[in-house]
Amino acid sequence: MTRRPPTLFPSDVARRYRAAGYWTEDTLAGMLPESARRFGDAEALVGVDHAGRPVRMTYIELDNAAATVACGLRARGIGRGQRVVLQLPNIVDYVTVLFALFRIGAIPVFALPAHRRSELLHFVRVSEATVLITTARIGAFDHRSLAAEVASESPIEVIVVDDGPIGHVPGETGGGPVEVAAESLAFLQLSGGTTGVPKLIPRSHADYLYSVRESAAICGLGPDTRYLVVLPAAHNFPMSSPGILGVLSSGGTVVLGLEPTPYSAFPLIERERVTMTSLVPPMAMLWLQARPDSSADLSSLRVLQVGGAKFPAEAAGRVGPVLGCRLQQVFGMAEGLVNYTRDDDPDEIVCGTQGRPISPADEIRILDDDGAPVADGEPGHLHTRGPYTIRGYLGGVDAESFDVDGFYRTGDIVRRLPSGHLVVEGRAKDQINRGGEKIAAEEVENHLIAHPSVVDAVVVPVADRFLGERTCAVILADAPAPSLPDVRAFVRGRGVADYKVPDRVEIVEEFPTTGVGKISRRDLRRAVADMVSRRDEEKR
Ligand code: OOB
Repeated sequence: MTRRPPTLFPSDVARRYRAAGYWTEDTLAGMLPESARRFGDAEALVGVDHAGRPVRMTYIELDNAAATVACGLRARGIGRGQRVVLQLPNIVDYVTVLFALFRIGAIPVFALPAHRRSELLHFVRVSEATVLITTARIGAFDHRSLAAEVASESPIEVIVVDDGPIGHVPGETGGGPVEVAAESLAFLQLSGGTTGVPKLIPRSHADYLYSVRESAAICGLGPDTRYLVVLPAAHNFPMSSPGILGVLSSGGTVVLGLEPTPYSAFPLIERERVTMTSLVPPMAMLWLQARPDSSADLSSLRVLQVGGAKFPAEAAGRVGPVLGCRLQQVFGMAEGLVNYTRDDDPDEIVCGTQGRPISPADEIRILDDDGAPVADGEPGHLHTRGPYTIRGYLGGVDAESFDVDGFYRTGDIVRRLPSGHLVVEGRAKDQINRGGEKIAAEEVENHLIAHPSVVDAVVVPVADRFLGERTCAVILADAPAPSLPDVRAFVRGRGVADYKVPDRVEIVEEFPTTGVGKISRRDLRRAVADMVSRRDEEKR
């Protein structure tokens, strides 16, 4: 199959990043073999496999395991450039399959365990994937059937990791990693999205490894780092900020955890002497709440990274005293730009900001609604460009997401302190951030209007003490108007991730409009906030 490779960076820009030393010839195909050479018998990975069996691997063992899986994938005819949707939980198989795919030059397309038929089909179609790698079940959910359903609608080979080893081809030695160009496409990551269907983010080896390398340095990773992964491993945050890739290129140990709850994570921290982990704010709050009642020894924990959504300063201030470790705030996006608070930042910066960019070459613009720079310290739209921020989604550069100078319009409203630290003040994009899980309003709206008695629907965020935000579907309906359980069952039945199923429904007679007659989401958000607080008032 011939496919045009996506445009990654303009050639003059690439030349500049190469000349500055940001980009090197290193690739994700070569990363693990190189680490095996450097760190050999050091412990690389601890976790369970698809059958729940405990596994511990040194760097050499992990590299050999990846090589074996690579051999099996090659024997199935999977190879360079081929796109492979990967949907696995935080099990050892995820890491071996991931590095096997890199080794053979295949292009992983990262799905989250929560994704369902609608999302998977979309990823398969947009990425032109030919293979889906999954597991039989995650928790109570039957992923084998899900994969079969996807395969019945779009021709795709399904590999279930539970069905015997992918590798071990008799008589095959496998060979080394393929040679791939450092500036070529390495994988496709998912965008949180603001449009009807999520867009795919093309990342190259060179740009991604630059962000991983710098992140690892900023976070001081080394052979004594023991990093616990409890967020979904395929998400950009635990993958590369500095995450699994940062740890495995620094000689540390990755500890895979299946659940982020204190009940499950605290004993793992004690047993594995974990030094660092990453959480989204609701989970961090749960940990803060649970700590006083737990006797687990968390004394090994040095750093708790919190990101993915705004971490309130009040909770941030409790991390040190309650958990006995240092907080690091992380404000990043799968499209590129990642900001960290630094170890030597004063407490008020660590608790009150979302960090500053990784690179001196990260260009930041903060603009008003008309595109003019705001005064220093004033909030505005964050646009960014730099050595690891994409210049376009898979399928092209759209003017809504990128400006004429190639800056990515993040959709975030931020303010910049004189120190360069950013404070996230809000969001201009039509997206709901449900405790770090991103929901494109339009995607859910498209599902809602398929309901026979829904005339029109708008999805807005409502403030929530625990998750930060939840979703509210505001619906204009024909009689009889659907109830909340109806709406939820309907959206779920369309085969979407559970976190996208509306938390609330409000039935309205009309939508507020702007001067030109478009629905005013801003007014609607305000009206819903009023309705919700009136409702809560009545309950009290
Ligand atoms: C991370 O990546 P995505 O792609 O799931 O989401 C990006 C969006 C940002 O544009 C922003 O709206 C929000 O998530 N966000 C934050 C935040 N971190 C992300 N909003 C407020 N405070 C924060 N600390 O979420 C992501 C990627 C890499 C590292 C960390 C997070």
